[in-house]
Amino acid sequence: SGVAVLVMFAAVMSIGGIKSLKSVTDQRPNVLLIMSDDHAMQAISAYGHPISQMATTPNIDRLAHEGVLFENNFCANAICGPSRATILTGLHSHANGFMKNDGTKFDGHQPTLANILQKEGYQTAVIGKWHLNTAPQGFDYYKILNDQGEYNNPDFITKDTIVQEMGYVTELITKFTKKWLHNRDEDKPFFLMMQHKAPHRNWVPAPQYYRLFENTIFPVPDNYFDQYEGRQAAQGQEMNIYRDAYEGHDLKMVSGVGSDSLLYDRWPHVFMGRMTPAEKMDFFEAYSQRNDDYYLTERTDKQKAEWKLQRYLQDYLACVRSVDDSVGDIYQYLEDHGLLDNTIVIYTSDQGFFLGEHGWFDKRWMYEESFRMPLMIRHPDHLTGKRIEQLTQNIDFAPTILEMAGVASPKPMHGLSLMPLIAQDTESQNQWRSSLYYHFYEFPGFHSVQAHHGVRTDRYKLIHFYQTNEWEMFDLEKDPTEMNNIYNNESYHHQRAQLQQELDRLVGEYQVPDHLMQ
Ligand code: SGN
Ligand code: CA
Repeated sequence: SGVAVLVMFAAVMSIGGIKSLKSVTDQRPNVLLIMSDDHAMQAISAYGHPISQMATTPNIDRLAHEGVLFENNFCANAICGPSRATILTGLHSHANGFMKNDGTKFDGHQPTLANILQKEGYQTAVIGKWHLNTAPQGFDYYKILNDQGEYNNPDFITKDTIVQEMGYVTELITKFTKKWLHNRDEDKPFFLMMQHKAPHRNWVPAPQYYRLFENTIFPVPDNYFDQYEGRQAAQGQEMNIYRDAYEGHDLKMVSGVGSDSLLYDRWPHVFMGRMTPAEKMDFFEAYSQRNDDYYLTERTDKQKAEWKLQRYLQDYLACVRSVDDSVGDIYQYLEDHGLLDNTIVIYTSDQGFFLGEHGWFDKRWMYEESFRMPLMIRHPDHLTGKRIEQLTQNIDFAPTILEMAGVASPKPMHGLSLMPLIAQDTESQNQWRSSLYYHFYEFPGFHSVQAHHGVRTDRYKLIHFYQTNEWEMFDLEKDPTEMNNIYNNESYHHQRAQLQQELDRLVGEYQVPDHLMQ
């Protein structure tokens, strides 16, 4: 404390006045939450999945190597708006009112990270994808994409303007984030959300990365040609890469050798219509040789489906590359401006994503790939490089960030602060929760995934598709890719009863209303 007094004294001497005295004593950390859209953990090399080893993410990984990585972090409802609403409120979807992406309007006047921290003297900002259908509340500054946003030359909305900005969305969001950091009030700690659009569908890379992975052949998941035996809901979905992804704007294919149909793709608003004519040609040409090759080589249906998977992964991972660059860029900014020691940096995505597992793209399911959510936290007081195994969820983010800021929530939240886990507190580690609740509501909807809810423990998962009264159960230790529904397997009778009881307990604990399970 002798040092602190000296520093305070120096500040008063050099600048003078009460304000500078206050600023030097406000030691609360800054919190920077970096979130991407649909970034699967299979595509973050720190998590070790084979796909990510061929398309590494060194800048994101650095946060894990210096901070902590959560091995078993999950979302509460694997879709965009709902996950964001949960992150802001610390509540499951039914309790914060944002259950579906269907135009629901988020109530930003309930207690949220932004308005609580703002009230407590934090400077708050959100830059990038927002997607909650109401103007951000509790933010001193926002510069957000319109709805899903566009990859090229996108519109950005601020408090009083909508402006089209020229450039590639990930780079623009990074640039605006640095600009905000540069102009901020240095007397106050900040809470800043940098929220990328990438690598969301339709997976348009930055021009310098159009061909980054053109010669890379990624591993094909064992269950790419899943026939969904014993899993009735999966038989009705519409998210197969080889059947439901559009050959044009999703897969950047053309209609035959020498065709330029990609230039006339009828998806103008979010895609080609945003590019200048020169950008369009550049984009088209980057794919044209590969597209011709598709038709010039004779292929079976199976080979065509595999080719499409490669095209999908090549573009998806090229989008991820820009996100990783962005994280590196922001890290460098923090380092150059002496902010690394008092800024907590969090990296996450709004949910997981399928990279060909079960044949799919998209998310929504309680199956592992979309239910899992990457999470790493670089806390300057806990630079351990540790991996945290406990079951954590996006309901925990708000309580965690509030504790980091030393602020109490005015209302109980569903989540738990992760700070004891980050600090390696043994007692909390031992007494941590042993199950998670999940609930997806958006049916009917895009990709036709039936509504379902369920429970996951460290080993088992029980899912109820309540509208059709279909049940699924998986033994994740024996069947990590969830191919074998053991709900009716008598040898698991005992575990099934326990899971059913646990699901009821969670529904009670979180007070999920009956009418939402019909
Ligand atoms: C769009 C996409 C869907 C995606 C939803 C939700 N279709 O509708 O594939 O599931 O967004 O995504 S698209 O043809 O318009 O790309 S989310 O990230 O907002 O939840
Ligand atoms: Ca998303």
